[in-house]
Amino acid sequence: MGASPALMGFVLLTVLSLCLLPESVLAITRHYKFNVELKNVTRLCHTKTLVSVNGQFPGPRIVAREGDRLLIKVVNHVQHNISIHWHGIRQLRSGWADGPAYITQCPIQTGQSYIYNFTIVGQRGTLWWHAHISWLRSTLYGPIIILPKRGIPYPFAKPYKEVPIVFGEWFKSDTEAIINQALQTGGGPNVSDAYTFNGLPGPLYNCSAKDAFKLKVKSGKTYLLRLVNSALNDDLFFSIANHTLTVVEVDAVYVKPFETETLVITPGQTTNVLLETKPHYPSATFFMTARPYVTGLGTFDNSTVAGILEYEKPLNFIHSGNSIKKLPLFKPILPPLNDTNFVTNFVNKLRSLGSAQFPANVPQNVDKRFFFTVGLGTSPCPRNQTCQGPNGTMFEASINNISFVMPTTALLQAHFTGQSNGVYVPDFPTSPLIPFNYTGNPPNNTMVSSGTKLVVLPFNTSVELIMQDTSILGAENHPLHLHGYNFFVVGQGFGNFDPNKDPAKFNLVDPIERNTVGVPSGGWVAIRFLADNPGVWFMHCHLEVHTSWGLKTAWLVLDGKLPNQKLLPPPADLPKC
Ligand SMILES: *[C@@H]1O[C@H](CO)[C@@H](O)[C@H](O)[C@H]1NC(C)=O
Ligand SMILES: *[C@@H]1O[C@H](CO)[C@@H](O)[C@H](O)[C@H]1NC(C)=O
Ligand SMILES: *[C@@H]1O[C@H](CO)[C@@H](O)[C@H](O)[C@H]1NC(C)=O
Ligand SMILES: *[C@@H]1O[C@H](CO)[C@@H](O)[C@H](O)[C@H]1NC(C)=O
Ligand SMILES: *[C@@H]1O[C@H](CO)[C@@H](O)[C@H](O)[C@H]1NC(C)=O
Ligand SMILES: *[C@@H]1O[C@H](CO)[C@@H](O)[C@H](O)[C@H]1NC(C)=O
Ligand SMILES: *[C@@H]1O[C@H](CO)[C@@H](O)[C@H](O)[C@H]1NC(C)=O
Ligand SMILES: *[C@@H]1O[C@H](CO)[C@@H](O)[C@H](O)[C@H]1NC(C)=O
Ligand SMILES: *[C@@H]1O[C@H](CO)[C@@H](O)[C@H](O)[C@H]1NC(C)=O
Ligand SMILES: *[C@@H]1O[C@H](CO)[C@@H](O)[C@H](O)[C@H]1NC(C)=O
Ligand SMILES: *[C@@H]1O[C@H](CO)[C@@H](O)[C@H](O)[C@H]1NC(C)=O
Ligand SMILES: *[C@@H]1O[C@H](CO)[C@@H](O)[C@H](O)[C@H]1NC(C)=O
Ligand SMILES: [Cu+2]
Repeated sequence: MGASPALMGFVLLTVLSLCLLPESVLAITRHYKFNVELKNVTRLCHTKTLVSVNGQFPGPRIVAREGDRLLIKVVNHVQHNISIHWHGIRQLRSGWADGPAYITQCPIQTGQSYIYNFTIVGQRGTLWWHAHISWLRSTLYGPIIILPKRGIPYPFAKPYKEVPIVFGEWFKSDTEAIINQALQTGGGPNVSDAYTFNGLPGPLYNCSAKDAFKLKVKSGKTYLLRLVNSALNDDLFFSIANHTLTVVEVDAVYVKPFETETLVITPGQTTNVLLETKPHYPSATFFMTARPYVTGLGTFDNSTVAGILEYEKPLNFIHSGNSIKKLPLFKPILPPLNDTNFVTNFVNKLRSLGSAQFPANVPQNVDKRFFFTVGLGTSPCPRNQTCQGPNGTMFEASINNISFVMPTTALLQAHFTGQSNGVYVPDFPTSPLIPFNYTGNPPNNTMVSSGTKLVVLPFNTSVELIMQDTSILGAENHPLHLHGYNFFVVGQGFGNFDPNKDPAKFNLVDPIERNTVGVPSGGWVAIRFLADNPGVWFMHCHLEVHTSWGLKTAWLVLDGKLPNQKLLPPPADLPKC
């Protein structure tokens, strides 16, 4: 027979009391301290002094559970202004902790500190943190691992081990000097010298063999790889030789699992994959590699980062006499650098899990529609200068032909204190002022206009936004990231969006939900979200160079009527400009 009635009663009571416990009892507050300080790091036979957190490069992992509060004290010990963004965290009513400099806060200046204070609500999976000022995120980044609430399993078999792999981009020179030089000359910035896995370029680069990421595995196990693309300017293909990956989550949202040999990930995106190791020791080692997916014109770093998947030799493995024999090495074949077909097929496979426990709450009705063009343009060269942009102009980038001008004070403070005069204008156009064939021949006039213009949304507005790539300076994939929200990617296509035909094909059932989406090169993407989080929310291309050139704007979401629909007041230690 089964358990005694007494024991069953005890179990039942325990289960019941666990269920009845308010979440706040199970959730905890986790404290982190981030000392921003310099560190010397050697890669590719060259030492550079970089900005780090706690002398770690890449930066420390943040590990929390869904429902936890995080208190992260950031202390700035370097000469640069600093701010840190918790990429993908919804920041419900806690916009003061979001982090983009001059959007939700003034920077943390040298010698100052600020405590980022927020709760993780309704999210579990992999996200990441990074500096959100100028190009400092090139070395200031690390993963955020959000475990499900205690006792709640993954919607897939529990992995044997979990391994974060953060993809980065390594520059021998100082990235602040690189972007400052580019903005001065109007030309494209110098490209990187390597890509990295957890900060390591690996054996395909000169003088880098020992700086390789190694994943040591046992046979017959399932590993959860938590992949983050923190590269500055490049979408990346990723693959592991002779192994299939099962995608189970993107941007901290579970997906319908699917298998793939190769995946593509834009800067800003995260992807969790299951790696099933071979059932028996394979007597071989395998490369995992990443290199860019590139659609734009201009120079780029076309190099390849490699890491090593190494099997632990079982104790009972019979040596074939020759134990120091070098194991054969297998390398994956990545798609061509410009393989848009691969990218389209891959993103079309992404679907929300959409289960009863993890539903896809796609807005079915739309209150407000927006149509934004995204892409590059130019501005005139200052009179007594020669410029290195197209035809002697300066590179710019824009949304609806407006290149965003960074304010000198934080937008959220200006809004909250009612002092927005002279800081921003709430008149961002809902569609381009001059329509044209966005993916056709370039217009005669490539010049952009500029301003600090915001979109204003009443609380709980249901928004549909079409983002349309332009081919003014060549078609290009742009990974657009929205702060403060996840959105549903309800449709995408090539050419000009057709408002009469395309909406009929939208997926309103199980579209992928995420915080960063690639606007297809020479195409468009349609997203929907419910504006239920009051605050000022940055939206920008996650190719850092495009953000620097102005491909950014912000949404101002107003407070709702109820007390729990309002932005909380700012913390006392919020930095001042
Ligand atoms: C980095 O190296 C330089 C040159 O050797 C040295 O002067 C500096 O103190 C080092 N910085 C750190 C943070 O270790
Ligand atoms: C964090 O924010 C919560 C909610 O606003 C507040 O109650 C708490 O006092 C804050 N904690 C710190 C250390 O500022
Ligand atoms: C960028 O590259 C050019 C050409 O190699 C070089 O002259 C320049 O110093 C580099 N700029 C920076 C900031 O490293
Ligand atoms: C490595 O160095 C060799 C010789 O200096 C050079 O020919 C080659 O292009 C370099 N390879 C890379 C990937 O930098
Ligand atoms: C790896 O894949 C290659 C190419 O498909 C194949 O030739 C090789 O036998 C495989 N090796 C192992 C150990 O699976
Ligand atoms: C990468 O770029 C270099 C320099 O432009 C070129 O010589 C090389 O063929 C390219 N490699 C690949 C794999 O496309
Ligand atoms: C990709 O690049 C190759 C080689 O440069 C070129 O032949 C091909 O047409 C390109 N494909 C696309 C889709 O642009
Ligand atoms: C343009 O050149 C003149 C004369 O060399 C100089 O006085 C002026 O400051 C320059 N202006 C700018 C904007 O650089
Ligand atoms: C640069 O000038 C040439 C010749 O006038 C023109 O064909 C081309 O479209 C121009 N490019 C840009 C980006 O303005
Ligand atoms: C836009 O231009 C492209 C390329 O010239 C052309 O194929 C397409 O038909 C044009 N689209 C529209 C809507 O005019
Ligand atoms: C663009 O320039 C071409 C050639 O200079 C001219 O024929 C055409 O009318 C211009 N188009 C517009 C819209 O100004
Ligand atoms: C740091 O930020 C403050 C406030 O916005 C600004 O006044 C100052 O110029 C900045 N310092 C640097 C080095 O950028
Ligand atoms: Cu972009």
